[in-house]
Amino acid sequence: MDTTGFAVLRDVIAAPLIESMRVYIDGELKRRNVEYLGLAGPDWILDSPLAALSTSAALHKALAELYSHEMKQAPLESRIATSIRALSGGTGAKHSWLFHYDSYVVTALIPLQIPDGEGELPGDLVMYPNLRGVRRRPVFNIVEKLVVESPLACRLWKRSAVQRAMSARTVRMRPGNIYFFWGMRSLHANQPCLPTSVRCTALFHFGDPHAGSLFKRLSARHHQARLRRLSHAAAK
Ligand SMILES: O=C(O)CCC(=O)C(=O)O
Ligand SMILES: [Fe+2]
Repeated sequence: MDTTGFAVLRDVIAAPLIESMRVYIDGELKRRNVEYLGLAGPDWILDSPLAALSTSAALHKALAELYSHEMKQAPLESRIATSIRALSGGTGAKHSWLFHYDSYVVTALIPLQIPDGEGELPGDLVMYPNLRGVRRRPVFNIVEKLVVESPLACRLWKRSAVQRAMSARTVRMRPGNIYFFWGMRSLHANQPCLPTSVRCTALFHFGDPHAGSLFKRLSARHHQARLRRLSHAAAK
């Protein structure tokens, strides 16, 4: 993670669990009649086949140790912020190339469904590894995020010349693996998929050094507004 940006645990999510997650996602997309599904907060995972993973002592230990390695101190809280993100149809494409820093130090990305059929686009993860440090004052953090994650900046980050010049990495996600990276330090986004495909990932974010700060709450509100704008645009 420090050198190449990623650490991968290979073949750690069993095939039957991935299969039951696909059934779950399919059911949720249909039940809610949506193309984009973003679930966060503590509740959704308890009703999903991933519940056992979110309470895994081994995973908690790994995340806490990674946090301590990076921050040189123990995490303030042991909660994992779990979310799930399913992209399909035209709305799914709008959620591609949205470069951002996570607001947690450690990110574990669990691909559940990645398009891999003939002629499909897999929606690879594009990352600028370790572009910045973690020890930011919350106020600098939010100003930096406003600039770096703006639509104008995202147009730059998605250019292959910029990616080459700044050593960005493009990583093909393979279901069964877990990908770890420093989400707060590494600017990242996914490439688009075809509107006919479904791409789904679960995210386990861990370790919020700015927990409870006012700027943090503003930043979270800004992020929610960005997602709302996308869903309004899609509804039109
Ligand atoms: O779905 C992905 O590949 C990345 C999503 C992500 O970076 C996030 O939700 O923070
Ligand atoms: Fe992220």
